[in-house]
Amino acid sequence: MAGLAAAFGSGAMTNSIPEFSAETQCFLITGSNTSEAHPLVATHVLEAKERGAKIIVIDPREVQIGRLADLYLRFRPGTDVAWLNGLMNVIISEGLEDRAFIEERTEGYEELRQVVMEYTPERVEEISGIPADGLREAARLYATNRPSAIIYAMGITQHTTGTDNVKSCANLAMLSGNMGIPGGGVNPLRGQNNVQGACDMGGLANVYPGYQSVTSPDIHEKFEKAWGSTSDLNVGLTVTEMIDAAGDGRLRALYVMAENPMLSDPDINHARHCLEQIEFLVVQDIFLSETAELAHVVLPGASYAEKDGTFTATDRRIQRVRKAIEPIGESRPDWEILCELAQRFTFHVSRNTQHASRGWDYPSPREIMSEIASLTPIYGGVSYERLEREGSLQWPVPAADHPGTPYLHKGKFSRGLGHFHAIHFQEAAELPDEEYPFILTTGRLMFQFHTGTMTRRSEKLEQEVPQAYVEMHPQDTVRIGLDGAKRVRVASRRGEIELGVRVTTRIRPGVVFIPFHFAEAAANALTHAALDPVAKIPEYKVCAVRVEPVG
Ligand SMILES: Nc1nc2c(c(=O)[nH]1)N[C@H]1C(S)=C(S)[C@@H](COP(=O)(O)OP(=O)(O)OC[C@H]3O[C@@H](n4cnc5c(=O)[nH]c(N)nc54)[C@H](O)[C@@H]3O)O[C@H]1N2
Ligand SMILES: Nc1nc2c(c(=O)[nH]1)N[C@H]1C(S)=C(S)[C@@H](COP(=O)(O)OP(=O)(O)OC[C@H]3O[C@@H](n4cnc5c(=O)[nH]c(N)nc54)[C@H](O)[C@@H]3O)O[C@H]1N2
Ligand SMILES: [Mo]
Repeated sequence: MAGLAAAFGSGAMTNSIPEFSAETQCFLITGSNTSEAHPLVATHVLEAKERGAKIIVIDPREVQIGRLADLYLRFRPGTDVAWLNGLMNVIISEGLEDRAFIEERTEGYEELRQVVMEYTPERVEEISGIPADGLREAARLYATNRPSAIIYAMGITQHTTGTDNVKSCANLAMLSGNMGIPGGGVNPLRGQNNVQGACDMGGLANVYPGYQSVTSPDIHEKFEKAWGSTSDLNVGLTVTEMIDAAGDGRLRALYVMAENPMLSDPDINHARHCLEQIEFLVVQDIFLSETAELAHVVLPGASYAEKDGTFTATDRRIQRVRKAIEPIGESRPDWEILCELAQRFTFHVSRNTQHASRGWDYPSPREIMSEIASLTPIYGGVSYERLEREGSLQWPVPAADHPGTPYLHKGKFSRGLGHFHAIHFQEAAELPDEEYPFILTTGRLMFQFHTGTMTRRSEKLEQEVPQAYVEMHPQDTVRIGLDGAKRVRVASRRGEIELGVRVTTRIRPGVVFIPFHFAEAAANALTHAALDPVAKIPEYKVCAVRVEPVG
């Protein structure tokens, strides 16, 4: 199970969704608009509340789950490390840390303690705007109601300090002994139905399936034997790095499958410029997206309802999906398109004829899963037979007789001792100033999905929220002289858009929120493409903008 340590870094939940309703006594929810973006997970949280579990929500916007919380704290976006350190400061100052867990299962505590002792509640209030007493109350609730689960989503990760934020959440869970127990842990809610599966299958720049490192010669050899692969030992480019590489000619061809970067990437004016430099762009999508419009070749994929396979959910749960209808028109399941292309490639270019004659000829996804199991230790015991019989399996499931793993790190971390990371707070890459006085944060709405290729084709959903808008605090509308105007122009250093305005006290003064679903007023015309140095995730949650009334 070499992949497990990496898997934690990959962003899988340590625990399982059903544990929330069954076991959890306290939730710390931050950077997750749970009831709009993960309504089924929210149901488990609300069930727990009914039996008396506590809910703390720390979010710059008072999202619905915040209104239902026992304690809601609002703060300035981009200051997460500061308040997380502040929570740990209070826990240590008040002697609420789990001594036994720290001694038996962790290392690096002394370094952590030294750093967090600098983050007194009063200092954190200055940085983040969270009242010192509110922070104290949150720390006590979290540390004294065990098991406590941390739930987070994109509000934690989409920052230049995203990796620091994630490590700080892990610090907090270990400090309070909430790792390796049912109902506790650190639980990033992943986004798309199968984004966990895509990462598990090596859809990342640095790993083979099952988080097996591409830089390890042993692993390289294993895959070379199995696949006749001729790839090298280097880490590739991440999605965000590819766009820049396209812009400066290092990347000449790009194959985009099930992604619409012309709306979802940060700074789309720049992204468009880069994609236009590409010599050969292939897009495989179920609709003619904004990105497909730029492509030299468009390959029609079949949707989830038209194909067989598995989806792996955010709590590492592998589930079967079954074809409900035949693919429409000329579309074909993505795996079939890939296999046929590969067969044609290998026929022409493979120097390894033995491989060319036996590869890429799977009769169905069932046989693909057999190959996955044979090469991917965390999926080692997965088969379609078992999925039919048992319904679902949670990895790691290393062998055919292994029951699967509802929660990680029981008794022991895969790397041995859990490591505390002593981390100082750093500001976001772009802060407001006189010219661009507001912080823009972006995200989602219940009734739309991402770039809208699917939801904006649904009349019912489109009726719910047909138009783009910006959320703004009443004080700020006075500050910009809105004076009854219905529309505003929002500009950043990268671009500008015009859209409606919703006046609401849900948001903090000085901060505005724009959902990124609307092509005609694309939030990503404004966002900043600064990246986290490790995860390379863009800072979608903080940039500086100016807002002016229109008309
Ligand atoms: N209806 C619907 N559901 C979806 C999606 C969709 O498009 N539509 N997309 C799916 C996908 S792929 C994903 S990744 C998930 C995303 O799910 P979420 O991450 O829950 O959704 P977001 O709207 O991006 O915003 C997360 C929260 O972060 C808060 N936030 C903003 N800035 C900060 C900050 O600096 N720090 C912290 N701690 N919080 C901050 C926002 O106020 C918001 O409440 O949703 C999934 N579910
Ligand atoms: N400003 C801002 N930008 C963001 C974010 C944010 O919070 N703020 N969040 C980021 C996040 S977390 C995410 S996940 C991304 C999402 O960004 P994208 O993944 O680019 O957005 P989607 O609209 O989900 O695009 C998926 C594409 O896949 C197609 N598709 C759907 N099903 C299938 C299929 O079975 N086969 C094929 N071949 N195609 C299919 C859809 O038609 C669509 O064109 O956006 C990111 N961008
Ligand atoms: Mo996502």
